[in-house]
Amino acid sequence: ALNLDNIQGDVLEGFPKRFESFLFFQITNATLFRQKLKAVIPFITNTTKVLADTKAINEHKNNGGKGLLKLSHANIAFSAKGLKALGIADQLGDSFFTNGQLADASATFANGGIEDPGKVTGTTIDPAWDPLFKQEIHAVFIVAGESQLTINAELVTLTTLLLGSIKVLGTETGNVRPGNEAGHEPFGFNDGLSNPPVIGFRAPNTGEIPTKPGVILLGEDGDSVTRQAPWAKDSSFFVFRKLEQRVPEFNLFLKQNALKGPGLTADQGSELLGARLVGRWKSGAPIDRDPLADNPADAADPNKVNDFDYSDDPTEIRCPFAAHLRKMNPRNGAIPGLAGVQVRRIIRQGIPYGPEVTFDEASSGVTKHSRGLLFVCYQSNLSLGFHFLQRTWANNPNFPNATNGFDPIIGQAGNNPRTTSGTDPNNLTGQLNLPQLFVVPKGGEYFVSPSISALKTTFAA
Ligand code: N7H
Repeated sequence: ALNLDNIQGDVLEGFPKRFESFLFFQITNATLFRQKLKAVIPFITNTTKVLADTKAINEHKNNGGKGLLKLSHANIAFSAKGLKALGIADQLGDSFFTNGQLADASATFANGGIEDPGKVTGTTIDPAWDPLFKQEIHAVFIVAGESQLTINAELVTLTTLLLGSIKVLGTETGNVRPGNEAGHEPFGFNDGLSNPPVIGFRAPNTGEIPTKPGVILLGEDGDSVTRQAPWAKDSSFFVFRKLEQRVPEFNLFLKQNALKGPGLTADQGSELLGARLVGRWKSGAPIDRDPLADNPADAADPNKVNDFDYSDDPTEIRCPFAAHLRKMNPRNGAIPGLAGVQVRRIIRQGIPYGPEVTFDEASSGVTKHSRGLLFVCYQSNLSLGFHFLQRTWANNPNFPNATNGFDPIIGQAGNNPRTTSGTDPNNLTGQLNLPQLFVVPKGGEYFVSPSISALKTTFAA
């Protein structure tokens, strides 16, 4: 079994949350920081605590409890530059972590980069990121809670404990969407449905394939790299990406390119196109199971929502090969039996940010307020996980087969145009032009989320 007291709480279970803030900072005085970190560690929530609090929230809800339980949870993670600032010289054996996300985004595709758009000079890109993420970020606090007030109080507590040893660079704050949209990302799709069942943490539901703990946690069974530093065990690489979503533009595109078929109204045709771009209906029902119409009962049943593997769909009639879901986890249906799918599983714990779409934006089809996803994922290996999924599958129009096209949701082509295919069941080979990015990267960093014991022994003095 895994030592759930030792694993930071956001990694496997994810914080329960209405709001979540990410506070990015530099370490300005390493000696002082190490001394002061001791007092911060008791505020860092482990997995056991998150499980207990999540249970309490559910009981409160089921017993008809009024309001939200006041709760806040905190985690801390460090970039490679942060380790360097602290004088921690151990190599974690992951070059993408060592070089950082800005380096990944600054390399051209030909040179192995993840193809964020930006100004290209020779083999270098100046990605069009928010200035915050072009600074040298050493570390981040992740704080989640039931209200912004609670989170702010916790952030004040944490930064005060570190006073004189850090410089705050900036924060990003996300919020769960209101009402029935809770749990849905800004395009309207139910999210967080297909996180992998990690062996030693939770049992698989029908259709789910168990993931070895070492795919998510360093030094555990299934980790593909032998870690030199003993403290690496039970740590995880944490990817942060601020991804702006052009929701009015996406909706207008779905309307203008609505699929046509007997008995399909225009609205149904655009819903169907959206579902075929994502691989699930907005409810979360998988289109491999429900190719013709939404089926909210499938979405609501944990033993149905992942009970599919595309092996019934070699022609992409049910779900396009390039659909976001099928690109990111081809299950058994990219190339049947494709090796290496299971080592690329990631745990996603993101949260939407920004306001709901206004009437003005909806009617003009033009974004006027920044919104999107504060994307978070955990894995033990960036070259198998995030970096690979983004670069080698989402951004590669020839995966799994030549001319399948880009992942229409997150596929990037630098500043170049994109197409995708398989979206129209009546013309599966037809290419659909994607006029712009619907998901625009605004920056991020690669961090390590150390185990609690590593924080105590290696990070604090
Ligand atoms: Fe995705 N979306 O709304 O379209 N994603 N994603 N993602 N994503 C998933 O099944 C979305 C992003 C994965 O196991 C769902 O849990 C959006 C990045 C993986 O079958 C929806 C953004 C990466 C899965 C979305 C975004 C991934 C997945 C269905 C950016 C990695 C599970 C909900 C703004 C590089 C696949 C669910 C599986 C599912 C959307 C980003 C990966 C609705 C809007 C950057 C592995």
